[in-house]
Amino acid sequence: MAKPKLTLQQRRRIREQRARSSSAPEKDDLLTTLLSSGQLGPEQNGLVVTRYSNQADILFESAPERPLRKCYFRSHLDSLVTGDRVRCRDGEPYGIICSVLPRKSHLERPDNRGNICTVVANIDTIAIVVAPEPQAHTGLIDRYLIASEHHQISPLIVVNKIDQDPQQVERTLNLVAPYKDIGYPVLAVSASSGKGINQLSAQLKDQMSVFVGQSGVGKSSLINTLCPHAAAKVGKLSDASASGRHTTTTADLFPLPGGGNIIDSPGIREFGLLHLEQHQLINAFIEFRPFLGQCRFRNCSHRKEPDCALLEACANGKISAQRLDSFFRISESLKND
Ligand SMILES: Nc1nc2c(ncn2[C@@H]2O[C@H](COP(=O)(O)OP(=O)(O)OP(=O)(O)O)[C@@H](O)[C@H]2O)c(=O)[nH]1
Ligand SMILES: [Mg+2]
Ligand SMILES: [Zn+2]
Repeated sequence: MAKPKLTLQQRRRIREQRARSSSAPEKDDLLTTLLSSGQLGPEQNGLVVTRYSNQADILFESAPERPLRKCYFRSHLDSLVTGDRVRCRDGEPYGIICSVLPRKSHLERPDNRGNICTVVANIDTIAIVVAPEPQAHTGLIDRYLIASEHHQISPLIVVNKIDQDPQQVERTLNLVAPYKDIGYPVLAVSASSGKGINQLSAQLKDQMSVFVGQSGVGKSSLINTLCPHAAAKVGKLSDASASGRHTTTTADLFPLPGGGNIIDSPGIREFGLLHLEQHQLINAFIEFRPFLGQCRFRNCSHRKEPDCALLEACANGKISAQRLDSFFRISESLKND
C-alpha cells in the first residue's frame, strides 16, 4: 500500500520522534504527529468502511453524506474490521481512531495459516445469495444458515439472476423452496432487470447486512443496484470460476440510500463453523429442534437406531431427508477439520 503523503513539517517531526525513540514504529510516530498537531476535531462515532493495515476508511455517523476519511489507529486496535463502530477524531488530511465500541455480533473465518480471525462486525442480517448460474448447492446454503443460527443473526436467502433461463430459474427456486417451508425468508430478484430489488431494499433497510455466497452469483452487482454510488467491482463469471478467486477481495461497506449498510465480502465460506460442537450443530437445524431429546437412546446417532425421533420425523415428512443428510455430512466434515 502506498504510504500517505506527508508535509515537510510532519516529516521533520517524525524524524525527531524517531531520533528520540529509535524503536518506535513509524505508524505510531505518525499518530503522535497527528495528535500533537492540534488540528484534530472532538471524538465522535464512526463506522469502519474498509480496513487496511494500519488505517481504515471511516464514515462519520454525524455526516454520512461526506466523503470517507482515512484514519490511523495504534496497533492495540489491530483487530478492527469492517462494520466496527469506533470513536474517532476527524482531521485534515487524516483522522485517528481512538477506540472500538463493543461489538453486537461478528463473523469469523480461518486465515491462510488456519488461525481464526474476525472478518466483519455488528451484522444484523446475512443475505445468502444464490443463482441459477453458478449453480446453487444446498450444502453451502446449509452452512451459511448454521453460521447465522449459531451467531443469532437473521438469514435471508436471495435468489439472484431470475432473468436467466426460466427452466434453470425454476430449478433454483425449487431448490430453495424447502427453506421457505421451514420459515426462512426467500426473495427472488435480478440485479440486471431490477425485478424484486425494491422488496430486497425494504428488507435490508436500517440493517447492517453482509452478502455471502459463491463467487459470481452477483453479490457486488446487487449492491451496485441497491446503492447507486457503490461502484463495487463486478467480475465476469468465467474469470471467477476459472481462477477460483473472488472478484471482491476486501470486505467493503456501502451505505444504503434509505438507511442501513451492506457489506460486500469475499470468501466468508466457512465462517463460524470450525468450533461448533455437535449439539450446537444439530440445534442450528431449526426444524429438528422439536424432535431433539425425543429419541429412545440419549446418545442416538440418528442414523439407524430404533425409536429415533429424527428418523421418524423424516419418515413422516416433518423434516426433509436432504437436510438430515446435510447434517450428517457437515457433522463428518467438522470432525475431520
Ligand atoms: N443475467 C444476470 N447476470 C448477472 C446478474 N447479477 C450479476 N450478474 C453477472 O454475474 C457476474 C458476476 O457478478 P458479480 O457481481 O461480480 O458476482 P459476485 O458474487 O460479486 O462475485 P465475487 O466478487 O467473485 O464473489 C457478472 O458477469 C454480472 O454481470 C443478474 O441479475 N442477471
Ligand atoms: Mg463481488
Ligand atoms: Zn435419534
